[in-house]
Amino acid sequence: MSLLGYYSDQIALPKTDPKRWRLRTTELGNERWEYIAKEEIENDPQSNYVKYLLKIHDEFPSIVYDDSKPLNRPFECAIRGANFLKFLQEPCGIFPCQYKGPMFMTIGYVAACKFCDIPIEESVKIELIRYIVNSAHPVDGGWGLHEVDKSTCFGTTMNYLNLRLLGLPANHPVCVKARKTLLRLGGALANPHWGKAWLSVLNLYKWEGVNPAPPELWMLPYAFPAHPARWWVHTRAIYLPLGYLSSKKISCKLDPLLEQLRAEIYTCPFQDINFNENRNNVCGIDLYYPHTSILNFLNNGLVFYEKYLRPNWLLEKSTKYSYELIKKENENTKHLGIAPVSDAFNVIVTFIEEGKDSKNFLKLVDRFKEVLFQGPQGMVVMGTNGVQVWDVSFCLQYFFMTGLADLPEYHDLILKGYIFLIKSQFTDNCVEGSYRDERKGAWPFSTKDQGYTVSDCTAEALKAIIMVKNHPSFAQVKDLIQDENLYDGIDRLLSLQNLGSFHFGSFSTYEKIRGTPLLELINPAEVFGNIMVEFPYVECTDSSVLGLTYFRKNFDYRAQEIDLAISRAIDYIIQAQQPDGSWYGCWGICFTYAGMFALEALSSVEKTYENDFTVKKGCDFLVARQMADGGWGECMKSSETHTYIDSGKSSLVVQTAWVLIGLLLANYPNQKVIEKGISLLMKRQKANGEWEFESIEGVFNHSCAIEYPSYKFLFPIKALGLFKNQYGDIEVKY
Ligand code: LAN
Repeated sequence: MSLLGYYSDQIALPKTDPKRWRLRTTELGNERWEYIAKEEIENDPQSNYVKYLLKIHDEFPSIVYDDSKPLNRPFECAIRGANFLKFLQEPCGIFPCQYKGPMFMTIGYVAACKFCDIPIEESVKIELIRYIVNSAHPVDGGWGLHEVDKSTCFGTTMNYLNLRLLGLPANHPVCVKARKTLLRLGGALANPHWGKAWLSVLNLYKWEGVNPAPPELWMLPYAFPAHPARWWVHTRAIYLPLGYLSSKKISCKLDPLLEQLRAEIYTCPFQDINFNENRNNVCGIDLYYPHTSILNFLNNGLVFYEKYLRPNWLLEKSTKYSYELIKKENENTKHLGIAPVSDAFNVIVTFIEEGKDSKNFLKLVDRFKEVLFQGPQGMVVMGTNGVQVWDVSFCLQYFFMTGLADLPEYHDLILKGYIFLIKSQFTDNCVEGSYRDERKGAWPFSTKDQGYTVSDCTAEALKAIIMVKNHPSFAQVKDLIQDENLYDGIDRLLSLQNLGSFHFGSFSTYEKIRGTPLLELINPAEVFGNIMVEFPYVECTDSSVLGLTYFRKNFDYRAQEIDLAISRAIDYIIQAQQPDGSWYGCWGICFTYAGMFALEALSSVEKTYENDFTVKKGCDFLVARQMADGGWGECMKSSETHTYIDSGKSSLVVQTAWVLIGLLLANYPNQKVIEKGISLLMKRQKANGEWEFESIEGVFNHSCAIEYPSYKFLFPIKALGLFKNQYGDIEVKY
C-alpha cells in the first residue's frame, strides 16, 4: 500500500520495527543506517549502541551492579560511567550519536530527492515523518529553527513541506494544526532567505522574490575584500550553489502535489502574489539578524543589475565557474560536502549539470545517506555527518587525565580510539584552486572523508594521541604514528593562529580570518548571527592552547614559535574575558562551556585561582551561579541574549560537570562548593552507570541549538576523575 493511502486512513503514525535497524560504521568512522529484512534479524545482531539508542529494553544487556552497595566515592561513579561509555563504542573506535537539533536540515534532503526524483526508502520516509511529528511544538504544532525553539515561519514552512512531500496528507491532524500556525505567522511568504530559496527550488515561490546571491562575485579577484572565498567556509559553501540556482532561476517541475502545496501555504492565492515585493518580508519571530540598510541598498542594486544589465555570457561564465568549484568541493570531501545544507544544493546543481546517471551525481546521492540518523523519536538529517573525531579525542584524554587509562579494562577502548584518530588525520591536500588552506596533518570534527580542518579538533586529537604514545601500557603501539605526523599537525595548527590587530593571538574554527568582520553588515541569512566570516573564538583558542602546551612538554619541534603562539593565545583569552569574569561560549551553552575551556587553558600555563586574577574572576563568576541543588545549569536563552540565564528549578549534569572541571583545574580552594556539584553528578547517575539526556548542550551562530549526546558521559567522567586527583579517593555524601 502506498504511504499516502496508509496515512489518510488513520491518525496514529506508522513506525518501523526498531529491531530491524542496523548502524553500519566503517574504519574511517563513516556511519550509515540500514533497515534489514525480518529474516535477517537473527544472523545480524544489533550493536550495543543501537540497542541503547532505540531503547530495545528486553534485549538491553544492561550492566548490572550490586545495588545494595551505594556508591560514595566519586571515582567509583567515574568507573561506572566509563563502563557504560565503553559499552557504546563501535568496533572502529567511535561513539556514534544522533547529532540533532537544527530543524532546517531535512528540507535539503527531501527537496533534493523531490527535484531529482530520487526514491526514498519507505522505512526512511516513515521515520523522517515520525521525527518531525514528534518534534512539533506541543501547543501550536509548528516548528522553530531548532528543536527547542518557539515556532517560526522558517521552521514551520520547511517541516510542513517535509511532511507533505514525504506523504502525509493535508487533512492529517498534524498538518492541519501546523498549517494553522503557518498561516497565523503570515504564511510562507514571510520566510527568511534560505526558506525562500528552498521554496523557489520547489517551485512554490518565485526567484524574483529572493534576494540575489550573484555567482559573479566568485569571478572577482581574491584581493577584493568581500570575495566569497574570504567568507566563513559554511557560508561560502551554501552561497556557491545558491548563486547558481538563483541566477539561473532553477525550479522543480510543477506537479499536482506542488500545485496543492501552493494553495496550502499562503494566505492568498498563489497567482495574486507579487513576489518581488516580498523579498524583504521576514516574519518578526524568525528575525535574529535584521538587514542593515547597506544590505538593502546592495540588494536593490543587484536586482536592477540582474534584471537589466547582466550580460548572458557573464551569467554563463560565472555559473560554469561555480560548478567547477562545486566539483572541487565534492572531490575534497569525497562527495560528502562540508555539511548537509550546501550538500543538498550541490546535489541539485550536479543533477542539472551532469544528469541522473552521472558518476558525480550518484556518488553524492549515495553519501547523502550518511547524514541520516535514526533515533528513538525518528530519523533526522544531522548537523554534520557525525561528531566522531571530537568525541573520541575527548574520551581518550579524559581517560588519561583521570587515571582510568591505568586500568587494563579500558585498554581496548583506548587502543580502538587511538587507531581511529590516527586514521582520521588528513594525508593529502585539497585540489588546486579550491580556495582551501593546506590540510595535510590536521584533523576534522567528524571524519577524514568530510575533509575540513578544524583548529580545536586538530589540537584535541593531537593531544589525545600524544597521551596514548606517552603511556607505558601502550608502548607497543607508540609508533603507529610517527613524530613527523604530529609535527604536520603542529604546522597546521600554528598556521591557523590569527595575527590581525583586532583578534591577535586567537584561533577561529576552520581557517584563519580572511575577511573583515564588517562583512557581517551584509549577512543575508536573517536567522543567524556571525556567519559571514571567521571570528576569533575563545573556545577554539583554549583548545589550541591545550594542544600546543601539551605538545611543547613532550617535543622540541618549533619550540620557540610554539611558546610565542601560546603566550599570544593566552593574552587573547585574558582579553576576551568580560568585566564580570565570564567568557561567552559560541559552540556550547554557554558561559559554563566557555568558562571551563578558558580555565583549563589558563591552568595549562600554571595560572590558578591563587596566583592569577583572571582565573579568580572566572571562578568567582561561576561559583556565584551555583544553584540550590549544588549544580549548575544554563539554557539556550544564555546564548541568544548573551546574558547568563539559568535552567530554572534544577541544574543540569553536563553544565555542572563543565563548571567543576574549570574549578578543579583552577585549584579553586573551597572544597565544599565542589563537593556539592560532585554529589549532584553522583545523584543523577543511574545504577548502570548511565546519565540520561536532560537538555540540549550545544549551539551555533548564536541562535541554533544542537545536541552533543556523548557530553553527558564524557564531562561527568572527567569531573569525577579530576576530583579524585585533587582530593584523593574520598567519600562524598549525597
Ligand atoms: C559545528 C560543530 C562542531 C564545532 C566545534 C568543533 C565544537 C567548534 O569548537 C568549532 C565549530 C564547529 C566545527 C561547528 C561549526 C558549525 C557547524 C558545522 C557545527 C555547529 C555543526 C553544524 C554547523 C553548521 C554551520 C550547520 C549549517 C548551518 C549554517 C548556519 C551555515
